[in-house]
Amino acid sequence: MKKYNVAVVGATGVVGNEMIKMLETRNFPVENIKLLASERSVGKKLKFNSKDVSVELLTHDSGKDIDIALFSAGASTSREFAPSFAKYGAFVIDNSSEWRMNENCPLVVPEVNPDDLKKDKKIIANPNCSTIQMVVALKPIHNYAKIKRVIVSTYQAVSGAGIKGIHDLENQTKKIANNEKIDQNTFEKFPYQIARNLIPHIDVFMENGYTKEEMKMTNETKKIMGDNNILVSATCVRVPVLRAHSEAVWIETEKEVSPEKARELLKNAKGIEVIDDTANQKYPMPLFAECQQKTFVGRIRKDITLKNGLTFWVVSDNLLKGAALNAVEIAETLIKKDIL
Ligand code: 25A
Ligand code: L14
Repeated sequence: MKKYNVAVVGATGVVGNEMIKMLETRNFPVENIKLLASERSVGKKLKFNSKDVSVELLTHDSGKDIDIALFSAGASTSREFAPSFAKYGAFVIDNSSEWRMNENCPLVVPEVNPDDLKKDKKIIANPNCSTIQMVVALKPIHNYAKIKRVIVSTYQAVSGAGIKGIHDLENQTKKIANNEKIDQNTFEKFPYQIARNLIPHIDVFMENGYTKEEMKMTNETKKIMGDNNILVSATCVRVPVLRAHSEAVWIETEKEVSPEKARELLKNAKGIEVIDDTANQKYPMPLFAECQQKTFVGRIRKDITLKNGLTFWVVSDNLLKGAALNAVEIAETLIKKDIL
């Protein structure tokens, strides 16, 4: 089997670390691996397939001899460096928000729109984590019944905000256990205490009153599903969970779809596991989705307020299907389709 030279940009970050693990776990055909980060991390040693690899500085020449680069170093780093990788002929799969709505960049979830990948589109965007797990669940229903409108509330884990978000939850939880005072000056990421709290604010506020995170769900869903008519209204909330985002989703479809039919469609869809046995108290929960590659769907029921309405609950690991796994699956799809 052909092997590829792979770079991970932002290798020391929370998502970068998961990208390295996904390449290992899924046996991606790696010839050579290059781990890149900012100056702060140069010389740091990380493991790949139990061998030590030194972290190198990301430069405009880092893309030389690279076949595929997985980026997770934030939007400004992507803006500056993704084009120089593409110039060297490398495919870039970028986890930041920088290229997602760019007309020249495919925005891909392999279960939904693999055919958007093309030989001459070198910069590929990995969608927002909350959007990925939602469209994985929406697509099989959309194919059958055409979705017109989606209302969604998210319950997003702190790891979505990187290492500093994780620190905030861990530090505050320890202080609560020790009966210590929580000082706002020790917060690394969130504007308010997150332990014992919920924060209805992810990313910046926009003019229309929604946050940027919420508008990503609106805009990215249309692009990935290839349907500009799907209406999406989201409320995104940070919750004191370490890993895995959860979502309560309400949909209105053109054709009626029963809960039984939806269960059947979702059971047969790739990447999904249906856990929906309320008689035995079985439903998806973030604690049990941690480090799992599947998107879990449950609580499927008819919306009692709407004729063609259905409502359900979706949970998936935000660092895996929401980020690193989807990126590696895009790379696998490039190989499968003979693009790479
Ligand atoms: O700009 P955006 O799009 O809004 O994105 C902002 C942040 O979102 C995260 C990611 O954080 C990013 O920094 N992110 C993006 N997409 C995400 C997603 N889908 C996402 N998070 C979750 N889901 P992160 O912590 O996960 O990763 C940061 C990585 O980016 C590298 N990086 C940053 N700027 C870079 C760069 N690499 C190359 N060139 C640049 N210009 C960064 O590498 C990291 O790998 P690093 O070496 O700079 O830092 C990691 C190490 O440094 C320690 N550390 C962190 N902050 C500090 C620090 N040390 C000292 N002082 C600090 N202030 C960490 O402990 C870590 O070991
Ligand atoms: O657009 O939970 O990928 O703070 C990165 C940060 C998704 C949300 C993105 C978070 C966002 C994430």
